[in-house]
Amino acid sequence: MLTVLGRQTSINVRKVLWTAAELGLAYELDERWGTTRDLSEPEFLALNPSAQMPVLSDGDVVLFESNAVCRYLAGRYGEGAIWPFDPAARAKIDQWMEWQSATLNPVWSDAFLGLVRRPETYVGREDAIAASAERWNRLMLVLERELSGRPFAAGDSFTLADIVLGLSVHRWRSTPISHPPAPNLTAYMERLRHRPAFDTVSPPDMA
Ligand SMILES: N[C@@H](CCC(=O)N[C@@H](CS)C(=O)NCC(=O)O)C(=O)O
Repeated sequence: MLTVLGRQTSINVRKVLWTAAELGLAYELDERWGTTRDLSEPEFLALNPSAQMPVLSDGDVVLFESNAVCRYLAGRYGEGAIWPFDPAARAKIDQWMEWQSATLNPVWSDAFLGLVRRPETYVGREDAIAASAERWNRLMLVLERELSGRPFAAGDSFTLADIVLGLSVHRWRSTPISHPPAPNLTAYMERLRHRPAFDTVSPPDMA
């Protein structure tokens, strides 16, 4: 049995849950971590010394970093279905996964935290929130243009890249900023919403 440690409200936890669901894998979600138990407790640090969710435990295999976990699940259980064996096809998927975690993720946190999670530390930080929203929109329009010629991020079929990007598009659209028109992203979300796993893992009210 797979165990995923972390809260479902975390976008990085949802990447792993969606991947497992696409592969038809049963899992247990241990949401104590990040809710009633602190990620800086020694028991959790032994699993991820960076004190971040998600962590996956699969027998002897314990892993952190959501994209690495998704690749592990697809590589071990997916038989090439959502992460093909062909090196060029696989690299295209990895390219978009890296773009999501290394290029896109750093820009949205001020806007998302300041407008959705709203901890007290964001009171009076309107400039940082506005700058983050502007950079976020700019990068989402990169994806909007990319999706003008194909239905999914890496081509004609659904892959791991669509899990990480789909959750990112969903978060962007759920955050109350001024969104520029993005018809390709709207159509993309509609395509992803038809997948049975999507609403289970990422209910509409969960940004
Ligand atoms: N690069 C990491 C980032 C993980 C991350 O930022 N996790 C956040 C939740 S989305 C976290 O654990 N934050 C600490 C906390 O909520 O206590 C990954 O992709 O797994």
